[in-house]
Amino acid sequence: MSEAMITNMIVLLCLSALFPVLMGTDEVKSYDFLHTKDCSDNYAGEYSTSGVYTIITADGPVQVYCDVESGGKNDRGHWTVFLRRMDGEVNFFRRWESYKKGFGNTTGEHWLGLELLHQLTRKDQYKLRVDLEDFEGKKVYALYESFSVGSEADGYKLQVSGFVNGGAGDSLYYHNGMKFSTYDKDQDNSGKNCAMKYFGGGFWYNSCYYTNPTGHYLWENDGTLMDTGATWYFWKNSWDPLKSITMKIRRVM
Ligand SMILES: *[C@@H]1O[C@H](CO)[C@@H](O)[C@H](O)[C@H]1NC(C)=O
Ligand SMILES: [Ca+2]
Repeated sequence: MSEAMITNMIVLLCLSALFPVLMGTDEVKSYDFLHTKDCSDNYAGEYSTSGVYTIITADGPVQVYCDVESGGKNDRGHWTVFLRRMDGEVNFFRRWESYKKGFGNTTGEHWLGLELLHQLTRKDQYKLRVDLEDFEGKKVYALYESFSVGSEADGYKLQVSGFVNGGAGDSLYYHNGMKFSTYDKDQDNSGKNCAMKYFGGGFWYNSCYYTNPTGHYLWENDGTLMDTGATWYFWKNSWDPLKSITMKIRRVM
């Protein structure tokens, strides 16, 4: 081998040795990847902007939308979004299997999935925040100090308590303790099938609802389709469809 070749090899070896170190440093700075079980863990550092992040679940990595803007002084940041309606881009009239696994577009409308919600809330304590916006741009919220979802064997039963009013009123009390239902799996309290009757998506329907965040997306409040929309009754004591609904959870440290 010539001297030039040996020099080239040494340069290449040095570069390849440096490269992974640089990449590694970058990753550690962003967040501690392997210990990221929800959005709370993404904001240990200064990287606090809302957006899509990867969390690690029992079934591998999953992309979630992390919201760092909502909440007062003690609730700022750390919210893992599990439902978002905002523009009607995604069809929510779906089967049980879809609601179990999750669907949609993480940066837009989506449902994170019941199994993951169960896995998260089974081990740690979580609170729930629901953000609402009407077609005039007015915003309110509802906060629940405790939120959990049971196992599939238990129908992914909803447990929610500790309501704090952010102007939205409490439309979930009626759904507390209910199993989850979809049009192809009726576990509601109605003699009919709530999801089918109102062309809704999946929800913890009772007989049937005071909120239906997975309902029909209506692009305006024209008053014609009444109660089939994405609604939250106790804000204005009306079935007016909403412009956006977001449901998100935060681990209680
Ligand atoms: C996801 O949703 C956002 C917001 O509606 C949209 O801008 C984007 O194009 C969507 N992406 C896909 C792949 O549909
Ligand atoms: Ca029924």
